[in-house]
Amino acid sequence: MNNKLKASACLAPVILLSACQTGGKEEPKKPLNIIHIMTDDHSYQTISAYGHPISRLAPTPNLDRLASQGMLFRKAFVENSLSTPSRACLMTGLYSHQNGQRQLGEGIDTTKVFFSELLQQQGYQTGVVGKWHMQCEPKGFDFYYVLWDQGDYYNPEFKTPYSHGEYIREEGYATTLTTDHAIEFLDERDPNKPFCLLVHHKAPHRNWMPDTKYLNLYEEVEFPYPETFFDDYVTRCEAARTQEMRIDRDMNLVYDLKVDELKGNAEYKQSWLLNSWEASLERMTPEQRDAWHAAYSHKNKAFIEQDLQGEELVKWKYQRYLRDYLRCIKTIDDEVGRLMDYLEKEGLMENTVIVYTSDQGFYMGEHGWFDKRFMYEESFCTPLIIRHPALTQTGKVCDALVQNIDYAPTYLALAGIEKPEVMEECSLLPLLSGVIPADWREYLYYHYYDYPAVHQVRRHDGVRDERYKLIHFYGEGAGHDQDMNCNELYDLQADPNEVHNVYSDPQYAQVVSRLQDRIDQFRTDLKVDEF
Ligand code: SGN
Ligand code: CA
Repeated sequence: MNNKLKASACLAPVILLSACQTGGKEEPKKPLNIIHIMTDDHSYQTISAYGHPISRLAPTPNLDRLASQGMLFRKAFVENSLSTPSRACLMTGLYSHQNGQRQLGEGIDTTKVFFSELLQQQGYQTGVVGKWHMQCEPKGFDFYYVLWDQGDYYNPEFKTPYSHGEYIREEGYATTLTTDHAIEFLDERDPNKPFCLLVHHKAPHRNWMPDTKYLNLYEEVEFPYPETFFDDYVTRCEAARTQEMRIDRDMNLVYDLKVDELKGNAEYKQSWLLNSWEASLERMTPEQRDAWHAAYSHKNKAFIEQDLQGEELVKWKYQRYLRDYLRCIKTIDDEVGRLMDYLEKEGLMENTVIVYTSDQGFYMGEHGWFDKRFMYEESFCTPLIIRHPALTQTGKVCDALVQNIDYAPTYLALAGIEKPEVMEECSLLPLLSGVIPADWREYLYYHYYDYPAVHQVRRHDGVRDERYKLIHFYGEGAGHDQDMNCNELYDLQADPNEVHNVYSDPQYAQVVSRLQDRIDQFRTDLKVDEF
């Protein structure tokens, strides 16, 4: 990383915005409120503002409304494509190895400062609702209403400062309840103080359970198959073959695809996923369960009668997966719309910055996959929309390379707080002027650690610039997996689907050398301790 360049980009003047937002040099005249909406596993392919063919068949009018009033980031990335690591990046502005949350279950270093604590000290009222998913208590929040662990879709349990450490079950659908609690925070706040509210939805996380009102939505829609749906993984390192996130092989017909009628079959009976499936039905009210069975039973019976095999079966799985996922998105879109309507009604749009993002991207069948974790675009890249009052009605797009470690410095800059030295990155606010500062970052660093683990994606780190991506898979293999020390290079301009690894192609020798220098520099500067 080039610290000289980084420092100057952090101080770049912000043409559109008031003096308070240049990185904490001056006191804010009137601090802006902040709402950070973050879904869980929402792919950019399923937000119509991004224009992907899937989303054209399942539009998201409210997210598009937000994008049309703000800025749509087309090159927004995460540092480690997994929930708890992403959330730790958000709260601390630090890379995974710096904040301690490298893997899903490995706890964050709670001595690290959360941006919420600094905002709170500055007089902001702070709140978080929905999925918290960290092994520590919400730190730096006046108000919280958080789900247990990953949270449940139906009648989930929430913990609040008033529930004496208990998780209390509430009747309803998680996305709607989470928005209810967001509005509750807004209703109860002191209107004379600025606020920062994190709205963290559980949806559309696996196993993609839609609300009862949308159980039949998109039933007649045939979603298009990605070009790489039947990927053969040729030219890639072993990691692309040994993962366990394939729709054809790893997506469970009962748990993931709701064919309850098959749960007695031996192949499903053994799966621990069956317990999760049964528990998710048991927690429904009788009315919810009736609606559920009424929607799925006849479709499931028709599917079983067809006895599909091979390609036909994979295609059926894909269609059911997409329909359920997009039904979950429909409620997300409705609820973002409800929150925006509330803010409009309360006159809060003029002094509130609204950010919409996800904790990472997700595979919608690209490479034959669901889930995330890899540095390949669909999971590395995450949706990001920022609506700043000074940008209203502009509907701009931004193609600067940005990353989730930029949120904390951005929110501190909005509050006029000097960011702590330890935060490597800088605020996104200069980008809202519509001009990318000449010294904006040219490279991103990525690092994934969660192996061995569910989906068996191998450890890797990598760098990406505007056009190229270098990935290094490494580490001891578990079980039948081999030890790894393997590189991939992709030319995203010539090969946007990332199916041609050109690492050993002599034509790309100079690119390999440049990106190798860059990754070495990141590893040294950031004191990365494994690769
Ligand atoms: C669970 C899921 C996985 C998912 C991880 C991480 N299995 O383990 O499919 O990759 O969460 O997701 S499930 O059977 O519980 O659905 S994350 O979004 O929290 O990172
Ligand atoms: Ca996630």
